[in-house]
Amino acid sequence: MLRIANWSMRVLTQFLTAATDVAQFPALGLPEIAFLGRSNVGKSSVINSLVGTKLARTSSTPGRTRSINFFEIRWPGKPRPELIFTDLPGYGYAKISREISQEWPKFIEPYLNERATLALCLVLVDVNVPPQQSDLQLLQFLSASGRDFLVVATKSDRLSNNQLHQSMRALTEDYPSAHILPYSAKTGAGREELWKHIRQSARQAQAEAETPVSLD
Ligand SMILES: Nc1nc2c(ncn2[C@@H]2O[C@H](COP(=O)(O)OP(=O)(O)OP(=O)(O)O)[C@@H](O)[C@H]2O)c(=O)[nH]1
Ligand SMILES: [Mg+2]
Repeated sequence: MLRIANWSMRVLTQFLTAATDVAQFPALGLPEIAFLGRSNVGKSSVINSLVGTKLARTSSTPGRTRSINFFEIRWPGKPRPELIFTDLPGYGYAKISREISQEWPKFIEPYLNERATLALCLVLVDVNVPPQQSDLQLLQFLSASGRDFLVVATKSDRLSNNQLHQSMRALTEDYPSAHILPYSAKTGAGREELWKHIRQSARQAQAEAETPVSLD
């Protein structure tokens, strides 16, 4: 197993495809990590901060990401990619929610429900914003479909240490069944911890895929 001593190391990345329809999803292969959350919460920014490059397009205007964008992730020195990150369109923003909510049943719900290689869903919430109905709905949806998920509380750089502590306590009460990690795409705070969870899920998914299925 490759041990990464220097977490600021850049990983190698490649954009694979943008899908707005199930037929456009790439063939099943590597374990996938999905980045979910309300519009503008910082999904694309978290991807960029994890990989250390401007891989995913970000914007201060909500509704930037409109397709499921698949990115391959490879460690320097490794011959093959090991992971896929999927950047998803956001939800819950009044102005664009009608448009996007029409799209959910078409390709986002099938992705979350049926994608066999989806190893972990990262549900991003803004650490400065109290829990929203749409976030709770997503967490219920993921629980019901048996998906592993982790809540990532973004934009932690906007709070003082004391405020962050209080916000994290409040979030823990609001999402009692979830593991919650504070994160800042701006400063990189929480990056090592999030990578640990991602790699652990990917390893687990790969081990499960390699376990022979008993035929009796
Ligand atoms: N201060 C601060 N700003 C952030 C952070 N992460 C994202 N932002 C800002 O939040 C805005 C939205 O970021 P995106 O990464 O585009 O958000 P998204 O969730 O991908 O948005 P959609 O694709 O529209 O759903 C941008 O203006 C970012 O610069 C963070 O950790 N700290
Ligand atoms: Mg985005």
